[in-house]
Amino acid sequence: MGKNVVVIGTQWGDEGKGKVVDLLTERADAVVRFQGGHNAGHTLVIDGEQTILHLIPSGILHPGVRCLIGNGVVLSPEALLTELAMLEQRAIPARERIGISPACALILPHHIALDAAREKARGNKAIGTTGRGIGPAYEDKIARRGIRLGELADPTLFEERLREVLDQHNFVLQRQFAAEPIDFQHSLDEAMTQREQILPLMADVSGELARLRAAGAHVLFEGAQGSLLDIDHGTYPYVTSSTTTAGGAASGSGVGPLDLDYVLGIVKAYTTRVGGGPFPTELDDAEGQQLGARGHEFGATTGRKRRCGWLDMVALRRAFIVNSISGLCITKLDVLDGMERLRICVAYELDGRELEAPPITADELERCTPRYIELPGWQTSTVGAESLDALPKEARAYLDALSELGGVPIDLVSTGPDRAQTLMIR
Ligand code: 2SA
Ligand code: MG
Repeated sequence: MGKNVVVIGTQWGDEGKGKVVDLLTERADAVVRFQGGHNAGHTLVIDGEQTILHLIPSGILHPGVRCLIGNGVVLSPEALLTELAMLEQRAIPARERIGISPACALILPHHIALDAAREKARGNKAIGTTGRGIGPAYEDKIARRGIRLGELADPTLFEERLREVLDQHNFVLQRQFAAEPIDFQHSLDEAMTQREQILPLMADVSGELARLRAAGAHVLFEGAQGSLLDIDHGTYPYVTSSTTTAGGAASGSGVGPLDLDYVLGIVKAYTTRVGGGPFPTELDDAEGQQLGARGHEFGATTGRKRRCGWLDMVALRRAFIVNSISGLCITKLDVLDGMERLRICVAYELDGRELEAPPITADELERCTPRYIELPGWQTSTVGAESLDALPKEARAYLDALSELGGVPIDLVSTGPDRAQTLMIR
């Protein structure tokens, strides 16, 4: 697959990236998060034991693997320390394995308050955010007033910067949203206690990645959320606030774009979405409920029920293009076991026109109806199948259709949550 491999969700997140990254980590020297924050929920199951990671790269359970958090990530010191404590309680020496870019924008208490206030004000047009302060932290970064991790090194300067941004945000919280202001002293004291623990974890991520590359190391870039939640290419404004597509791996970690050798696209065998926004192939009937129940489709961070629907090739084809997907990993194929028939959306219809590419606005996408092809389901179990030949012929036909319609080969198929339940195809 090459030395620098980017793992990208091609849908609205929850494609099973965590499991795939964990599996590929067996051959990796480092794993890098490059965007998002603790809004992610990456679930790993090893020997039946489940670990859910939100902020720390999914390679953390492997001894000898460096776990890097790049500049593109928005970092909540509180979430970081909570996750480190969870891992250390299980005797995983997480601190020794982690390096964090000092250029990460911090998520501070006022970002969480603003996230909640903005969502409330949107009413029935709410984005359905995870409430982790992600959007407001990126707003501050782009507005060039954000506080970066490295600024914790100088307490006097940090205090000055915090006072400045908090004055602005408290004004907005109180005047615009009639919400409670955030207490400056409390925020400052909290940051000052966290600082001692976090400063030793800072690292020159870009420099380390360059040295790893020169040494011929294998590095995994772990995407969070999914391509359809990308701030530019997703279903705007119902998106997250970061670059979730493959280009973000370069800008969000400090490697050059030509140093990304391979992009693995993770495709769940059906579609889910958590939060608001258009979803043309959504099923609000018994079939949708069956997918949700069989696939345990609940948010790994917020516990929210995920919306479920058929595979959408119109959206996927666009995701394959914007990510330069090299090959695919199909996950949760076993969730389709026992379905009578399966549908794949191959085009949208909008105002009597047939569309092969997704429209730009959320409003237009909301009005699109899917055109489906139908394939027969299979009635036997695919759980833990050990080869492609061991799959029912209908399951193979479904995979073939996906690959042909998308024009991208399949590398891996996952048939269960455990590391062992994975078929390597190429
Ligand atoms: P935010 O909080 O500003 O990033 O929310 C904006 C939109 O992005 C969606 N989003 C997600 N979608 C799927 N999975 C995510 N991670 C968790 C998980 C989510 C959870 O793995 O299940 O537990 O609810 C994730 N993070 C952000 C979000 O739903 C909004 O639509
Ligand atoms: Mg998830």
